[in-house]
Amino acid sequence: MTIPDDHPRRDSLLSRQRIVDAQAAGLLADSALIAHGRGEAFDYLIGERTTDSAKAAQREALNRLFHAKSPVISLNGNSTVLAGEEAICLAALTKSNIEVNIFYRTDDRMRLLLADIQKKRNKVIETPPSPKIAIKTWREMVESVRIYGENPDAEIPGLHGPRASCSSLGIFQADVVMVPLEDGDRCEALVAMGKQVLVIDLNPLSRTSMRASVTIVDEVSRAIRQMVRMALHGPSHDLSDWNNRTILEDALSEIATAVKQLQR
Ligand code: PTJ
Repeated sequence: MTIPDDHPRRDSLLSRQRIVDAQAAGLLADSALIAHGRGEAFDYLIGERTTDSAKAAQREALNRLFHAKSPVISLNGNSTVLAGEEAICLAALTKSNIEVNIFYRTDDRMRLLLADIQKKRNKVIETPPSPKIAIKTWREMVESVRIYGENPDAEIPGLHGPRASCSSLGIFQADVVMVPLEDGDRCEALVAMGKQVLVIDLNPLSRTSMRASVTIVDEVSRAIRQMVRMALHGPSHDLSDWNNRTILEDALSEIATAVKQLQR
């Protein structure tokens, strides 16, 4: 599909096409398009942009990744397809590892997603995100990111079935886990394990958003791309007293403002 460069909703349409293509290729859950559509609706309401409060949450989440002992970025189907390359860059810059961890788990999907991440890693390794990083250094940084998910050998307590599976060296032992587009139960279970859970979810009212330690109410590719830019400057402050509720209220008031403008 060709989308004109000046189309006002070009990014959104390109993302939608990526999801459609990945669905046809078998990488995504059956309900992935529904989840994406729900995200699009919220994105429309916040004006398809990164709000100031989302930026503050990105900065906070980034600092927590930088300060963590063993940070892991968990990728599911939708986030791998939409923001896999950005997530690999972020992992390299924050010394995080990645775990491909999906809710609707099948061997075929895991195989396809792990292969896709490997392909994306081979692409990302060629181009440092800043001219200040030498290509050799960047290669080492990207190569040091471990990709887990192939052999899950641990279970998240309190969950049943395949969605509880994770890697003992990945999510299971992580102190900080970033989980874009997470399921509410799993977010809650990870918090109950004592982990800091950083989520990216366009819906400020989802259980995931409400349970997380830090919620970034932003589109996943936009959010991680912005965090990569921020990460090039290193951690920006010591860990703060973070009030996640305020962030959710800010996101809701952005939506309310959009609705009021419509009523004028
Ligand atoms: O790959 P799997 O098997 O792990 O399955 C992934 C999905 C996303 C299908 C699964 O986790 C699911 O069904 O998710 P939910 O419960 O529909 O929740 C998805 C949440 O992500 C919703 O709150 C959406 O608003 C939000 N969302 C959707 N697309 C985006 C998004 N948030 C940020 N960026 C997006 N692009």
